Amino acid sequence: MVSCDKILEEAKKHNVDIIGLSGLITPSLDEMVHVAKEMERLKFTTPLLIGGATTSKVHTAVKIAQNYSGPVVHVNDASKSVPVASSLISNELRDAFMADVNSDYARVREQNKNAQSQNKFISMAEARQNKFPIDWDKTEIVKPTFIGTKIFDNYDLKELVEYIDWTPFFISWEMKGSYPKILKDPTRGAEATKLFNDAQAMLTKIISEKWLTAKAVIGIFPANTVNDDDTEVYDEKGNKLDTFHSIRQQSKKPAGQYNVALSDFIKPKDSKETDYLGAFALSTGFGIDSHVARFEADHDDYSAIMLKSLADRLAEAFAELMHKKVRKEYWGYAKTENFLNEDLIKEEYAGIRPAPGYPAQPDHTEKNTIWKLLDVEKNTGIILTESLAMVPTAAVSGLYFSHPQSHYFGVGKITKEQVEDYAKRKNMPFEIIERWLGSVLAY
Ligand code: B12
Repeated sequence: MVSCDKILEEAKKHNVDIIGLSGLITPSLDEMVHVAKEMERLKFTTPLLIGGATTSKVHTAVKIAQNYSGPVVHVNDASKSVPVASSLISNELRDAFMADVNSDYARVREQNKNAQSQNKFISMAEARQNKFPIDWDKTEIVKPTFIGTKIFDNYDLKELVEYIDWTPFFISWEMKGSYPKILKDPTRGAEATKLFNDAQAMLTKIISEKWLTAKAVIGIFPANTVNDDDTEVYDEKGNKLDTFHSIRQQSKKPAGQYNVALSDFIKPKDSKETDYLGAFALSTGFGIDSHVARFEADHDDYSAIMLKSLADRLAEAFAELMHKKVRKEYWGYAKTENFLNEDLIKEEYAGIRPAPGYPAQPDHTEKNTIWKLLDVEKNTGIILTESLAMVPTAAVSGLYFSHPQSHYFGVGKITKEQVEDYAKRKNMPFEIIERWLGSVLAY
């Protein structure tokens, strides 16, 4: 979320040895290409390190490295940045190290080209023919208990605690292994237990001293799918409020498998029966900044990171709890559902809550539609930055689908035909939507 100009200006001011870019969500990928191009234009020679959840060696080799003649290295684990940095700043080691990296990247580019030519895609017409089949005549549509939006202004943090999934908490501290097993791990158990105890102590303070405020808005609306891939949402009188657009799997499937899109899970308009679609946006990060600043001023990075990772866990827990309340109460399509927390974590309930940016809908611009429909900024204070990140960062937004056959999937790669079609349907310029979909393009 830091502008290219600012990064390069600071790099010059401090005469840095290395510039590192970190990317959490897709929009960062394109921004990194831009930074590389700017570094080339401004005749930088500083090594560029690339990392973060959404980056990859393939993206670095294919899209970033070719735009900058200085060293570019993808590092998928921060702990590996030490040997990489040592090689890059060493006059003796640098050339041999970069020769290895560059030949590896040339090989990755070649492999990527071959993989692309081997991928078999079908046309959009064929993919739509093979959409996920739901027997709508056998589906009972459950009318929600309310239509429109519901705002939660200061949700009780205490209620969220039992919905925390601790396994990703350990991952965010670079300790891979599932909770609670990790606490008894022969090598990392002691360290994991200390971390967990520190987390519990801070969580108690977060709650009792009200460090964080949780806010959410949810909405449920009448909805129908039109032209296979788009889902219209209406108000109670049937006036169209907005349209969600989905992306369809386009790779050739073996018999019995389908080319799925999220819109397949909502009843088509020509059935003349109204279905429903829900949406939500929530954050548990309100109030975090002053506490992080306080820890950082004390040079207490451990507590600052601990607080951020707990806020992230609470956001996910809030999303889980809100989804459960929607299923059982607000929409009420699964009133009798009675799962233990482990089943929630394994997602073994009816219905899904896919988020824009996740593999089933890689287009982050769909967040704009959620923001308009739920008036998210006014109702919660969560803002969308220009690159469609949510602030406060401990935030999740997405859609609710109730159909028991709705499920998570990845759209995989898509062809130019779909991008053109999608841009037209969304009424957005092709070049712009193509940039947002950078990570799923098959060409
Ligand atoms: C935790 C998490 C969250 C948390 C916290 C996010 C945050 N503020 O950090 C919450 C629940 C809030 C969240 C929300 C969202 N998330 Co999220 N999230 C994750 C998750 C599960 C782990 C990320 C993480 O923190 N990992 C732990 C850290 C330590 O690892 P890391 O970031 O990869 O960094 C390591 C290395 O990459 C490297 N590294 C990182 N940067 C750098 C830089 C340099 C220079 C170097 C050398 C190395 C390096 O070092 C680190 C340590 O090894 C990932 C999935 C995954 N498994 O990666 C999805 C993921 C990042 N999220 C994703 C998405 C889409 C979202 C949302 C947009 C969803 C939504 N619509 O609500 C929001 C966006 C939030 C926002 N503020 O805008 C997608 C991104 C996909 C994409 N291509 O865009 C992912 C990949 C999930 C997926 N498979 O689809 N998310």
